[in-house]
Amino acid sequence: MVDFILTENIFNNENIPWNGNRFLIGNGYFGIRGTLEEYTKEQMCAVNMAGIYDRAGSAWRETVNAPNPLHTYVKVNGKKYALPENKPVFHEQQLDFENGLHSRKTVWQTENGTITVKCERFASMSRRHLIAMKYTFSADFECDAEMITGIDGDVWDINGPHFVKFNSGSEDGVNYVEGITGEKHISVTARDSVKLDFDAECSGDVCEKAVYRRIVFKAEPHKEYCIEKIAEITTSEDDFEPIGDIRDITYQELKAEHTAAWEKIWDISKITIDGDDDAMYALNYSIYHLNCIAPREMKGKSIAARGLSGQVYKGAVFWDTEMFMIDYYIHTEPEIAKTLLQYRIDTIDGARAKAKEYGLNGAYYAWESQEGGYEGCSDYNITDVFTKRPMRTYFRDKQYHVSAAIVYGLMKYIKGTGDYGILNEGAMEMVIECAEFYRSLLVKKADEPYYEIRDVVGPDEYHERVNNNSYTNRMAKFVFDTALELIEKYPSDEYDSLKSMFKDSSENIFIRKPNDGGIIEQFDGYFKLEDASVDEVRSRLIDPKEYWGGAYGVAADTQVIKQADIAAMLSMFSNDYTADIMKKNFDYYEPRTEHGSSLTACMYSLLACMTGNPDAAYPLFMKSAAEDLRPGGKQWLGLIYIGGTHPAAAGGAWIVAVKGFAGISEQNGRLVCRPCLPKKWKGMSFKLMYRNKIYDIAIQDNNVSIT
Ligand code: IFM
Repeated sequence: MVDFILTENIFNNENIPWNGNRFLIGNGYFGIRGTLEEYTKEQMCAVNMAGIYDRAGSAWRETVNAPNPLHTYVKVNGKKYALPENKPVFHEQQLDFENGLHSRKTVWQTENGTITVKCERFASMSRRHLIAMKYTFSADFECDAEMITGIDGDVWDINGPHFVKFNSGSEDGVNYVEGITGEKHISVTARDSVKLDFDAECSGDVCEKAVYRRIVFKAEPHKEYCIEKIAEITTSEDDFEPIGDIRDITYQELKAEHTAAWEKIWDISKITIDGDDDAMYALNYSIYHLNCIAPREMKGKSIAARGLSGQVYKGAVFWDTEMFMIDYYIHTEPEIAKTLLQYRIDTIDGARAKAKEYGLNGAYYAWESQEGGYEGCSDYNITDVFTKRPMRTYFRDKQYHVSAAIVYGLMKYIKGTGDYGILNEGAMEMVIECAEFYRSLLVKKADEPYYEIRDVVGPDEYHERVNNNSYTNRMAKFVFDTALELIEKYPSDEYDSLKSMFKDSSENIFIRKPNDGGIIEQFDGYFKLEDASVDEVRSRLIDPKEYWGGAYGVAADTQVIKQADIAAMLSMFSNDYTADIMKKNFDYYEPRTEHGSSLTACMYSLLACMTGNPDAAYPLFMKSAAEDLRPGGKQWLGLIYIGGTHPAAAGGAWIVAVKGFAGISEQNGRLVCRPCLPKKWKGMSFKLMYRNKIYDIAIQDNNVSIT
């Protein structure tokens, strides 16, 4: 029996940012960082809103954090007790990720005895606008106690402040703080309603950016005093209404609905591993996070690279979604996968505009996509640690592979669900225009027979502006082939004339073969670069936060790469290569990889499974599954903060477990299971949705049952 509970039972100031990520709760509409109730923007408190963006001045656009309706603290005999200022004698923070419940218990020693604060809260999975909190105070001596609870509009921002105007007040027992953003005048409002189970004197304070309730009472020894708060967040961008009036709902009712919703999620999502509790815990923790950020029943939204853990990476949607996260949703709740793809279909105008901007055709999707497909990535995306000046990077201009990732995600969806109908809802156009985009990238030297793609940044961002990145070329070919396959399946006058062009592109694009040693060169000239080890390259850093890539980065002239590149290609197109080639490339590239991206371990792990080596895959799988459970991880890119949760690693862990270790694939419209479990694992079982049917898969000692 593995308990899905995450516990920290010491208080450590330094863990505040990390705890904000790993204790996160969310419901797809917002994410609430795992900070404590008394915290403010100094401790990176955030109720991060999905898909609501704003620009403050000339800073980067990013998602908006709502006014925080959880802000609460206590005073005893006139003195405030709060973390991190007052050292506790006992402290425990917990996340029950089976039920989506965050809780804490803190005990302080006062001059007269001890006081205890307990709090449980959740982001409602059944009514997406709501947050519920139950806050309890007790003391072991008689005292004059005060609970101060309110809505704090002075929120944490990376590139803010985003609210330029506030309306705060109180009406019929409901307090509110509305913030209005500067760029598009979007209104984000938090309201709260509070119930007490004891007699107290209640008063209120309305300030410009905050509203507070002051609950004053005489506390008897050893008696618990409890307040229940139901809060609601709404925005002027919502396309669905809150359900119910917050004054009429009780904490218990909402909690019952919420835990029932989680039970339903786990019914299809839970993965049981026999023989390895740590792996089962980490994998299901990853699945928990994928559910906290899923835009369930929300139109026009996708998932940001750091989920709903804050404004890191501008709250933007990257290729991470279609490459690493979508598989989980396709096989558990395909409607969510469809919503993610719908976001790309709906934002094709942004992709068209971007292609045009670079003199290209078709649809070139944003590297960091915000609402409407707006490109959030700037030309200067990193700050140099030495000069403090912005550095020119080419992520925005040259990561051509993003459009192909979207087509790849779409085809995984179509194959996994059988929903070809999506092609009539804009997806066909999207595929064709992505193919037109890649066609417009092709160049041919006078005396060479093949097409090249030059001046590229592949997945390995440390080597910029290279020619014929093997991954990008192979992905472009995949897009041409997909466009051809679909035009042939659904002939139309509109697209018929494009067939010969896509056929020519697919047949003649340069696809690099393995060299005599079986290794596929990552890009033209890669083998000529210095073959230094990762440790050697690391030792050349002058500052630990220094950027490794770009023109002058320590890795740029070496074979050290940031993340899986050839490995990604091999695991995606495994039918094109023998197990021997895959193994040789794993052995070559993995030690040369800095693992500077959380997207990497899962790709290598999957590749190792494909070469029949689950024990080499296992530590990489654990790295991916436990990405948000482990302290550390890369927090800085140059001087830019990149901490937060890592949903791509979470999705990647799911892919490795299901497609790697359980060996699930689809062949000719049927599910096939060829397990390759790590030594420790005696078995695993899980459910999987495939083409509208739910399958129960059980593997025990390599015997498989699918029902
Ligand atoms: O999409 C990734 C990219 O591949 C590496 N840097 C971080 C991005 C967001 O996760």
